Amino acid sequence: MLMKLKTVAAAAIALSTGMAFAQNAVVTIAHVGPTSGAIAHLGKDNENGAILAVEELNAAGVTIGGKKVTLKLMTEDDAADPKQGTAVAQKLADAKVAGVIGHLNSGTTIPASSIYSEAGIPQVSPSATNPKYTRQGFKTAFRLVADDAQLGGTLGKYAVSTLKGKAIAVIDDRTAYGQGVAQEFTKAVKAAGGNVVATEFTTDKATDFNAILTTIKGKKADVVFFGGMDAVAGPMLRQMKSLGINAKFLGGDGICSTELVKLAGDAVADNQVFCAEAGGIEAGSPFEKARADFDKKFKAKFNADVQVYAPYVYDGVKVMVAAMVKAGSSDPAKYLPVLAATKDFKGVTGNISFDNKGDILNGALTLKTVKGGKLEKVSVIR
Ligand code: ABU
Repeated sequence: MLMKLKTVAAAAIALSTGMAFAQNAVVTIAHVGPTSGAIAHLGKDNENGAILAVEELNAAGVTIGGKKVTLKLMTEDDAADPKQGTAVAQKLADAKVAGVIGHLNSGTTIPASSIYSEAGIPQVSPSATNPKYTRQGFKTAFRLVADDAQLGGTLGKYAVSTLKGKAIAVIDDRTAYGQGVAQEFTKAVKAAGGNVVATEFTTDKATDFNAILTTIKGKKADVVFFGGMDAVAGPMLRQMKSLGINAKFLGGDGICSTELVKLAGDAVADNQVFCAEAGGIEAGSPFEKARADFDKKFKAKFNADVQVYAPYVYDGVKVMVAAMVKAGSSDPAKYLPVLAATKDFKGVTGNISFDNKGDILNGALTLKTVKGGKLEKVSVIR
């Protein structure tokens, strides 16, 4: 639908300016995320980042290989489901899109990545943090954020060294992300001399956590780590409160959203929740203004605050198109090596260069806490 609207809009502009629409080649870029299901708010946030970037690029004019092009955004929903993710990836491979921004979840990004690799289509994930994504040897896989080793590792150390947790409980949602980040957290807790008193599991669709929380209460946990997403963390925090568990609650980027506070309601005390976005900009950095401007534009256009990763999606589109412009071609085979060689691209999320695996070079984390019903920055860690 969006594709149709965009095509119609581009045609209308072409007619009104007297320009022959057929003269502009169309370059199709796809965005994939879960725009239905429990984390649709995150998928939509990401999709909006792509819409904003494409609109800005088209408004400014894009010339590739001496020809003016119109960018077309194809938006797809993977529902955070690995099977739907691979079906969508195959659809995009068959459609021969020039590039893919997505997917949002590690559980969809990883299986989809082999399809894109096979088809030679560059894929930039703005948010999938499981390390495996860029460790499969695929030249087409790029990631704009830090990975779970960095997220879990930092949070594990923080739980022991800064929060002084004495009895730490770990829960994960059994997804590629949740399980991976929880394992990294546990490793770091143990390395810092901390004590893991409980390891529990749930799912990414669960709504009742009474059994596992009762076990955790029995172990007198003073820190609970959750590897999973905000849609599960919110109700979990509410149930912790009803059971009288006052432990600190930690999680990775999956819970580090604007929505978490709404989902948890009044169950969150100030400085009880700590989470880490898998990117960040230090105070005083020249990128601070670019990011603040992005947040303002985003709010004005979509009447919504950024959840977590919309700015990374926006940068993903821009970095991909910059590679096409530099290569003089939107043919994946031609612009892929240029994308891989991206160096110091100035994004709204910071400086973007890729390492030889396709990971962001020198990626940061932003540690946040909930205070006064809002997520607040604690520190940026590299
Ligand atoms: N990084 C958190 C959300 C996306 C994922 O599954 O990795």
